Amino acid sequence: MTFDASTTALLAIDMQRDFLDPRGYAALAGLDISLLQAAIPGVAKLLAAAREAGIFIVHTREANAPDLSDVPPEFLDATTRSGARVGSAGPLGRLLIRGEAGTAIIDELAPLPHEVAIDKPGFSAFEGTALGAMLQMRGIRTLILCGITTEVCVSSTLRTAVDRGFRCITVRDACASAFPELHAAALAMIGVEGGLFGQVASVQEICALFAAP
Ligand code: C5J
Repeated sequence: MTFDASTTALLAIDMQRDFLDPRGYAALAGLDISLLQAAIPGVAKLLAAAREAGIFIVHTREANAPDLSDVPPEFLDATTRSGARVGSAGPLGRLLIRGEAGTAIIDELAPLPHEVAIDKPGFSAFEGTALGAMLQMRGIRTLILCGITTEVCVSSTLRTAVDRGFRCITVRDACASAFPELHAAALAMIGVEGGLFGQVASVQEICALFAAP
């Protein structure tokens, strides 16, 4: 595996309180957040290694407009059925709403002041955001993906990125799902037909790559 630091970005997807804090959206929706928290140490290691290597880092947050104007009715309905309706009041403010305490990245993975953090209204980080333009402006060709959840926002972002021509590497032990079988399946799909959705690597492999001269 090779890489060029100047054309590589690390995407840390949705490592926010709404998914990782017991008072957030995921816990209220009945998900076992201890399984999601499993991604935290790996993401922390990737962030440290990427910072050391000078890799461009983008943090994303799943966060919708306060007036719900960017919330598809199907998502509203699904979250209502889950018992944690998007926009409803929770202990960390309105669930999955921009600017609320729940959409903040957890303290241990907080973006540094110069790092980019974007709110994304959809599952793919490219949908309704400036991510594509931001990567294009910097000449980024390779994306290292980590975060949560493997089968929803990591997977959706990966698929859009592949369609847009990025070379993608998904970091298996820096992603997580509340459903281990879906985590495994989402990672297994990456390798279909010779690797249609890129490569899968470990935190250790990516950190070694970042550290290589
Ligand atoms: C979900 C996400 N699962 N970040 N969001 O609703 O994967």
